[in-house]
Amino acid sequence: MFIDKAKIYIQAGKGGDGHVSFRHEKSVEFGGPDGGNGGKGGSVFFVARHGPNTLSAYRHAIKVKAPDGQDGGIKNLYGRYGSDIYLEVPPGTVITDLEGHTLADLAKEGDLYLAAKGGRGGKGNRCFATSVRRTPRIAENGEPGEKKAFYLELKLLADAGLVGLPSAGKSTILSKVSNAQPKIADYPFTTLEPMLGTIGLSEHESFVLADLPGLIKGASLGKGLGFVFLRHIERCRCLIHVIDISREEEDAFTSFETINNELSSYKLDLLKRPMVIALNKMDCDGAKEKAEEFKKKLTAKYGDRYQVFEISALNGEGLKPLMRATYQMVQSVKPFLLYEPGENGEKVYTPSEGGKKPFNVVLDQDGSFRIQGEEVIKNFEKINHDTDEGMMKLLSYLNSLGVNDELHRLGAKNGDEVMIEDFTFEYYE
Ligand SMILES: Nc1nc2c(ncn2[C@@H]2O[C@H](COP(=O)(O)OP(=O)(O)OP(=O)(O)O)[C@@H](O)[C@H]2O)c(=O)[nH]1
Ligand SMILES: [Mg+2]
Repeated sequence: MFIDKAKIYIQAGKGGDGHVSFRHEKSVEFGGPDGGNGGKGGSVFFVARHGPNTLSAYRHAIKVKAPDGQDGGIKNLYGRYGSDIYLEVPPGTVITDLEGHTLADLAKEGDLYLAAKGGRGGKGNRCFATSVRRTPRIAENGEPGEKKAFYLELKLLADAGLVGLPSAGKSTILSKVSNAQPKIADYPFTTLEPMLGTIGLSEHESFVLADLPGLIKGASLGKGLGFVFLRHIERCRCLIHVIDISREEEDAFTSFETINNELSSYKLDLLKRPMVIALNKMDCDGAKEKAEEFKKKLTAKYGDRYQVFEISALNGEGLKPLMRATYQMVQSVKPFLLYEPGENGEKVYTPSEGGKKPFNVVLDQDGSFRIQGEEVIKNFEKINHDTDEGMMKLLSYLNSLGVNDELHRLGAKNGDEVMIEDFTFEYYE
């Protein structure tokens, strides 16, 4: 399988709550406040690591939760951090949200993506002491951890891909140089799904070669499943362009140009990838002359830009030098990102982006007002509203956001009920 997909639910850890406590001193009833801060909740990361080239570990929509931070304690004791979790995925894994927007492309070993951020720990009461407020009885609750769902998509990276017209002999080549057993037949579009094979030149020299479906004129316009097939080529770092030199219908150089046109019309300009040429079916009658003619035209137009190999995949002739050259070509290519930043308006995600209106007020059916909004609820949860001071703090916070003005605008009258989450208070102008 070339593409592997999985869905995953992630919950980062909640921050620990801040603590309210006071130093005990003999002479004074209350010493200074000494409630410690809560620890940060654990975050969840994805990290690209070489290993099994599959997402099977995540195949069954799994849930992952990072540990919560511990609450703060007396004597300024900080709560312990919830430890972070690193989920390992194979290099080449693309992370998207559930709408399909690309969030990150973990193209190479060690690439890291913060998937869900652990909640900040709440401040203990020591942090709220001022010269006039010496015995604060308030502490923050820890922030909740981010909760998200993602799709993981692994598009396997091949080092090199075999491209060319249908029936050029691409699958035959792969079958001869690797253990892969692609289907081979004398009708076009025999190959509909890419197949990968590993080519071992020596103990320490190997690369992954992809057999790809054939391309035809108009592929970049979607013809003959063109979009699908061209997308597979995205995943190949370099290309072997296979040409059937025995073909009667068309001059070999014309068909070479046809395929190149399709490659360059595709959005990532696949023609920029390094490429070698394999003239296949050299065992056929008249092949030698046609090959000479092809090379003449090639040099006239491109000089020595492309290396040309004459092979007979059927007889296994000329495959060794072709594989050796391909290996060298693979070595010369730097790893690249599969998505150009900003492509299709996609952008790399940074957690907790601002810019949104922090709240919204809606009128419930029973006539009470409800305050909504991720940001405002997050802050609400940080405030211990069951103390008087906490309550004052909450109300002044809501006021500072403009909640009161909004309630007024919506026609709220003195004594009307206002709710935020499970907390209810009365509106007074
Ligand atoms: N005479 C000769 N025939 C070959 C050679 N290589 C492949 N063929 C034949 O060409 C036909 C097509 O070969 P495939 O390997 O299936 O071609 P393909 O490029 O994978 O074709 P699609 O998957 O349809 O794109 C088969 O009948 C092969 O036996 C060769 O070197 N010489
Ligand atoms: Mg094939």
